[in-house]
Amino acid sequence: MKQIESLWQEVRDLSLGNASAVHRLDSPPAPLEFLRDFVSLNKPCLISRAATAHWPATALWRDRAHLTRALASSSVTVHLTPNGRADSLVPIDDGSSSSASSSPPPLCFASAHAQRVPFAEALDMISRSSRESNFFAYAQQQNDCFRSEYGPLARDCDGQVPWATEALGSLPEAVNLWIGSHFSETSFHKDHYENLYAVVTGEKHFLLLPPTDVHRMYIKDYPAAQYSYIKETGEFKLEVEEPIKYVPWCSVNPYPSPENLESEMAKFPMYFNGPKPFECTVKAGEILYLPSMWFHHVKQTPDDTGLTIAVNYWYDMQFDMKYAYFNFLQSIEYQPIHDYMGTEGEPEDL
Ligand SMILES: O=C(O)CCC(=O)C(=O)O
Repeated sequence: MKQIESLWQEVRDLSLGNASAVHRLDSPPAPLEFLRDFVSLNKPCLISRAATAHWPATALWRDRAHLTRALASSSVTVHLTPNGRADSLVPIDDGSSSSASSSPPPLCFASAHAQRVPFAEALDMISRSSRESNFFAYAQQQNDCFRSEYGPLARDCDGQVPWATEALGSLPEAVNLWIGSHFSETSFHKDHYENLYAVVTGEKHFLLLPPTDVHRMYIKDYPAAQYSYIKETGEFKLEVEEPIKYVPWCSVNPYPSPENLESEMAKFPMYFNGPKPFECTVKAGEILYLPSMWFHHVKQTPDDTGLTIAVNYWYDMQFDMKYAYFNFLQSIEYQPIHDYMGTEGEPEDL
């Protein structure tokens, strides 16, 4: 089925461009330009710091005293994991049991231990996250937390992105705040939202793939599991949910450890040997438009205070023909018949 690979290329040739860079804008677009050149083409863009120059947050949030003063009587949700990767795939036994078997243990989709704590304690947990602390904390509650848990910070930035609100014809459905450290990482996934992602302090590093590359993500159903953190012992327990519930999730880790690189490349050749993902570093003050249904993986570099802080605005997407095409494409089973290194292999069973 060569046509699927032609599709990956054609989308790049006709719309996205073949460079791995995301289109940059020096100033915020007019609503019509944003709608015409980006939203309707389902094409990302990165808007310079002019987009947030008027936000007090870009100066104030570098000062912890300002944050802890404003949120002195607020409690917020932190997500704890033993590895910094919330909502990610981990071995079901979490590597704790040694096995004589040479085959790798099965994976599950692990959700973080979520805990609501006073803001100052949350900040302390995020800052203390390290291999020594045995936990990694990431404030990333994605349920409109900026407007619920972080209300006192509302005056520091816009409650919406005006040109996006006008282009998309509605106010944001959710506004989320993300406070992470060097260790916080979000695994490849997609969302059914138009996402305006503003970095306020530090930097975020996105890897982006268009929805047409869905087969390159090797989406599979994984059993849902939940971490719980036992404060007294400082240990995590990982339990598969009962009754078993399956979560479809992307199998690819784009940054395997050197010892796993070869085996990961062999398992996921369409990702590692296909067209490069779009790479986009979003610096403090910049806004990334991340179109609906694009696959994204996110890492971060904190500023000199040790934190990366971002606010993102999720706007409802249109469930239109694009969505229907995507579902149709995803329903087609596809295994490559060559290894992308130019050598033809045996066709695999579909
Ligand atoms: O910042 C992150 O860690 C992830 C952001 C994300 O996945 C999103 O905004 O949809």
